[in-house]
Amino acid sequence: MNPNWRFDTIAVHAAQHPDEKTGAISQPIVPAVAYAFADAESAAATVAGERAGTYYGRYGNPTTRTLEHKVARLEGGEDCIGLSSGMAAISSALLAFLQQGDHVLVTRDVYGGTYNFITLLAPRFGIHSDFVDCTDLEQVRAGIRPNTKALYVETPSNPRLTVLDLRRLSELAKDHGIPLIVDNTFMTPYLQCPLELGADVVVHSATKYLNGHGDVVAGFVVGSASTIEFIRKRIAGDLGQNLNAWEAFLILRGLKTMGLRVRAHCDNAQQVASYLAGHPLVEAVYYPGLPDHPQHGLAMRQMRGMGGMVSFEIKGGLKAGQAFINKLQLAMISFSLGDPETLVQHPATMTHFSIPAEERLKFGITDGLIRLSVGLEDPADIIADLEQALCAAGSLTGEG
Ligand code: LCS
Repeated sequence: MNPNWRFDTIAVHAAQHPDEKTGAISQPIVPAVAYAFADAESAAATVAGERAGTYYGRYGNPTTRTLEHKVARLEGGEDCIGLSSGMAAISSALLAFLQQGDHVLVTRDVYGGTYNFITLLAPRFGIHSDFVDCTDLEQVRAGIRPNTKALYVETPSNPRLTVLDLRRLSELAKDHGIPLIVDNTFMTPYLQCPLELGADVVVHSATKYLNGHGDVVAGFVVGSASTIEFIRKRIAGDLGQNLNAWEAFLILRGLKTMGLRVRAHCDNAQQVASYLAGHPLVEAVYYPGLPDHPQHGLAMRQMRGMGGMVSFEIKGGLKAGQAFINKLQLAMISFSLGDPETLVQHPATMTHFSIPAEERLKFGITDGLIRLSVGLEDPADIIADLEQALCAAGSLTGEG
């Protein structure tokens, strides 16, 4: 592979070659679970890791392996493992560094499922955590304890779009000898490569922009070869979180258009954010591409584009928010994000419902907060839909 290739070329070509027998350009799907060995010695060597090869579906698959090589190349990591969901990737990455008696420092606003794993399941295994405002490096420094074994962040965060300084956080983590784990789901490697900025591990929900079509649940961990090997053997392998060949094929297909799609998501989101910022019924808009976003300058330096997610507060709180969402005709009320369709959701009652109300407020997740995953439709149609729904919500609630 040409080392000078740029992102879109890598996304199409990295790790993929026409099939030797048939010349097929698209990746063959290999659904096999078991693989025949020529002799007992090669079986033993493969299982021992002394010889490359696949031996059992739970520990790897040839179609998935092609995808893992491609994602590792896109993120600039040594190796990658594909897993059955973003949560499988997040929990595996954390379990790779944490054991009983350890502590993890976590940024304040993270995806609700991540919060649940860290606060509900991990403590049952003696792993403890603190949530701190990672925009404030002094708070992070003060939060590190002798038994802190990882710093975990999401940037921009779900759902408040808070942007964190990955270079400075990784320097701080290195000073304390702990790994920095970054959830890069909202950005994709097209917009941000945390490993280049000093992070040690990247996790993804590939369910979102990487696959990009809303038809696969999957995740990735990218990091050093030894971290990925440990996850493959001891965590994903033994817990059974493998990514199957069919879904790997769909993600390989989705990845080929990732640059195109993400550029369009960013363009549409910027237009939607600017529109919302000028609307009288809108109290505040959270989008890193707006000049009044608290980390706009950092976002412009750190990210190659501002992403497709826009959150905003509607005047009139929960009642106005629900009235607005109910009036949308194009945007769909739905979980997930990064799909071609514009999706809208209410974090306080949907994605972040499991976080206790007082904690939610500390994370900036108010009852009036609405999150949009801006899709690939014509931006004029998306904005027209928002316009009519805001107008209808305004007259229903008497706001505006
Ligand atoms: N990381 C982030 C930033 C996410 O937004 C999600 C899911 C995950 C990890 C977990 O990925 P999964 O296991 O679902 O592949 N976020 C969702 C959301 O905002 N709405 O529905 C799911």
